Order: sequence, then C-alpha cells, then structure tokens
Amino acid sequence: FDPSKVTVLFILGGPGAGKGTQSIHLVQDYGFKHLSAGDLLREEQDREGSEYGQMIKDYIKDGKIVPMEVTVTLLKNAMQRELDSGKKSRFLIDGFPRKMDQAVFFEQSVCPSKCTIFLDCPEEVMLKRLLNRGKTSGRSDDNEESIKKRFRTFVDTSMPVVDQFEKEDKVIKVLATGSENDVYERLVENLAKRDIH
Ligand code: UP5
Ligand code: MG
Repeated sequence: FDPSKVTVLFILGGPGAGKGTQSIHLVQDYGFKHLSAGDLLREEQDREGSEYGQMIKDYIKDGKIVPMEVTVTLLKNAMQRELDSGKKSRFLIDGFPRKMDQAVFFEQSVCPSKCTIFLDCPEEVMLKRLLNRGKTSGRSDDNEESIKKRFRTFVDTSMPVVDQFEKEDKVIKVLATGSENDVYERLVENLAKRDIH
C-alpha cells in the first residue's frame, strides 16, 4: 500500500495492557479502522474449513506467536477489504508486530508505519485484569498458565520490536495503569505532542 494514501499506526503493549480498550476510544475520536491481529487470528481459527484453525488454536493457548505468513495475510486482506469498500484509509493495528522479523516484513511488503503507541503496564496489573476478564471472556489463554507464557513471549520476543521502533523515534509511550479514562487522557496528550489528530 502507498504510504501517501494509507496511514498505519501500531498499538502494542503486554497482554492485558489495554490495547483493545484504548483502540475503541481512538476509533471514535480519530476515525481509525481498528484491526486486532489477535481478533483476526481467533476469527480464522473458528472459520469453518480453515486450514490453519488447529495450528492457531495451539499457538494461542501456548502464548506463542503464530507464523507471520498467516497473520500478515489476514491483516493485508482486511486492509484491502476496507480500502475496496471506500471507507477508511487510516489503520490502527493492534497487537502486531510481535516479533522483529514481522515488523521488518510488514513495513517492507505491506506498508511502513507512521508510529507505534506503546502501552506500558506492569505485569501484576495486567495479570489482575486478565484473570478478571477470564471469568467471562471464554478466551482459551485467559488462565494463569497461559498468561505466564504470554508474559514471557512478550518480554523475550515482542519487547525488542518496541525497543527498535524507539531507536527510530517512532514510539509514543503511555503509562497504562489507572482507570481506562486516565490512560486515554494520557494517550490523547501524547498524540497531540506528535501532531496526530
Ligand atoms: N482493562 C483495560 N484497561 C483497563 C484499565 N485501565 N483499568 C482496568 N481494567 C482495564 O484489556 C484487558 C482487560 O483489562 C479487559 O477486561 C479490560 O476491560 C480491562 P484489553 O483492552 O483487552 O487489553 P489487550 O492489551 O487488548 O489484551 P489482550 O489480552 O488482547 O492482549 P494480548 O496481546 O495477549 O492478546 P492478542 O489478542 O493481541 O493476542 C493473543 C494471542 O494471539 C497471542 O498470545 C499470540 O498467540 C497470538 N498472536 C500472534 O501470534 N500474532 C499476532 O500478531 C497477534 C496475536
Ligand atoms: Mg486485545
């Protein structure tokens, strides 16, 4: 996609940092199309006849990162559908890229990102939120064992992506503790500083 016509922002942060929650606000106020990589994978997992269903299921339960060919294809198709329908051309991509090679591949073969919102949240806060959500979410990875694995994967594999973008001065870092509204207020302030409206 042509970066003069299409805008891509990533929103990253550990499991339970509030990516999905804050994305809802950003969609309302900034007119983004929200694409959650995790949601797209869960949809594909449940799609009848998907050749990747079982693999996605196993990876998610184990907190491991699904091979990027699958995720990038899902994202690219979702972007194309949105553009074809003549709707939005500003995309907020949630929970992707989670590994350095995915970041490089996406920016080279799909579209370079404008910047990355990083929701910075301590593990004990995220753990509490996820266990709480787990009571009703039905997500196969909202249990203590899977959550611990997701935390490890985040620290070992996904955090280096944020560090790399930070070196390129492309990260908007926001403290993600406190109430949903507290976080959103900080986020709006920081976006304004970067001239994102
Ligand atoms: N909540 C949110 N903000 C709050 C606040 N300020 N105060 C109090 N409560 C707050 O929030 C989580 C919970 O906390 C909710 O109940 C919310 O109400 C509450 P949410 O906004 O859902 O947080 P989010 O960061 O989106 O957490 P999520 O669990 O979605 O993060 P993950 O990164 O773990 O999940 P994702 O769906 O992105 O990925 C799942 C799996 O898919 C990965 O582990 C991986 O296996 C796979 N995957 C890939 O392989 N590749 C990808 O590119 C993407 C995913
Ligand atoms: Mg999410």
